[in-house]
Amino acid sequence: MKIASADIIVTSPGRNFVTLRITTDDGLTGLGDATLNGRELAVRSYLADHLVPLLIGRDAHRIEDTWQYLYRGAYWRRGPVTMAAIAAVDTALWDIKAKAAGMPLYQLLGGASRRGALAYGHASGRDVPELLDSVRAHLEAGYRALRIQTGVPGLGTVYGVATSSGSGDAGARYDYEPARRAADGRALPVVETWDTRAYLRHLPTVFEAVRHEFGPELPLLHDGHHRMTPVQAARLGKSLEPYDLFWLEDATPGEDQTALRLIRQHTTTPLAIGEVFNTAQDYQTLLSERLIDYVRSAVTHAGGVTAMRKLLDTAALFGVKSGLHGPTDISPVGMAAALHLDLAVHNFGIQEYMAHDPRTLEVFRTSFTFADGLLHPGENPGLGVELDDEAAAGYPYEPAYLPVNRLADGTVHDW
Ligand code: EZ4
Ligand code: CO
Repeated sequence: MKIASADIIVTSPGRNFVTLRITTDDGLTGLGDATLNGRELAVRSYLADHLVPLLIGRDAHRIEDTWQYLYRGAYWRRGPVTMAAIAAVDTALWDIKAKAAGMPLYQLLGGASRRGALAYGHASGRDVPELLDSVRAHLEAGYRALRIQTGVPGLGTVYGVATSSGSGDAGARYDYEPARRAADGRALPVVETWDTRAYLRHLPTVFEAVRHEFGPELPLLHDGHHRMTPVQAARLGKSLEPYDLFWLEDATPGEDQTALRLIRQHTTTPLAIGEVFNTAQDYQTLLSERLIDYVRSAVTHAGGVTAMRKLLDTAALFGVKSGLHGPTDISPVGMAAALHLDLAVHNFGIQEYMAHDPRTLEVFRTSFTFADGLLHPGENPGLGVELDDEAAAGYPYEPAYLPVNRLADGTVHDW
């Protein structure tokens, strides 16, 4: 079975997505997500200009060989653009192989290890009362674990908190972290402001309020979005211990792996990291020294199903579990790939899940389900996602960026 063609579909049904579709000479098709939020067209070019010409005529079944050929063959290793492009090829080939086998992908990965993947949703509010309403709405919608984010008094918009109140399922906020146009209409990043000391004072009061209202059972998570120094993160981890977090995510910028040593020495709050990583090597120190509890990479950004399986198997050696990245900038194709792995691997931890915008689901027809707090990829052969080209064409690409972040004195800070 040879690769006959490969097309890249760029569409913006609520936000931008880049999708690779590989077609074989016997007419099977496979999809891969190549979306890199705010840098989408770089991946499209990498695919169209550099990878697609290498794919035509290759044996579609030789997934491992194709991965190594693209990774080692480039000479220039790693990086988000390269690895998102390789991920899309790899995921599309797994989709094809599973369709050829007539099985959902998770069967090829070893079969189901569980009934479904525990999902965590995003409860957020501009202030605590709005947050408590959001928690309530998510519980009513069936979520059994929640990430908790709020605005910080004195600051304007804050990451992880939508600018409007929700209108979708569970108050889903489709304007969550949109890569946005600036107010003057040019596609420039919106500028937000940040104050870590105000945040560190505020956050324990937020968790106090949530635990007071909803009790000790509900698994609660939080994302620090790379904004703290190691010693600030250590202090936050300690101050949140009474609230029994499931995890504290991205407390510090993860590429500084040894920073996690300091945090780990001071707190028993579980730590998760890795959504901006793109290879298993980015976790080398974190895993071998047992500095984290969950790996946060996305199939989309870390080299696809092949690389993610290896990363999760390596993590298992150190007792570290999965917590795959699943915000709305991971397309339904990337989400489906994650769900097949979630179902199959033994060291599954939790899966991030935000309902996609209805326009996104009009373009990407999915078969995955969410019931009783659990996600399931469905039983369709392959990934279980198809792309409607006509619908996609109705939503042309819109240039947009993630926000940038500045301190009160104007210094650029991590976002
Ligand atoms: O900010 O995916 O845990 N989730 C996150 C995300 C990231 C976006 C960046 O594109 O931190 O919402
Ligand atoms: Co995050």
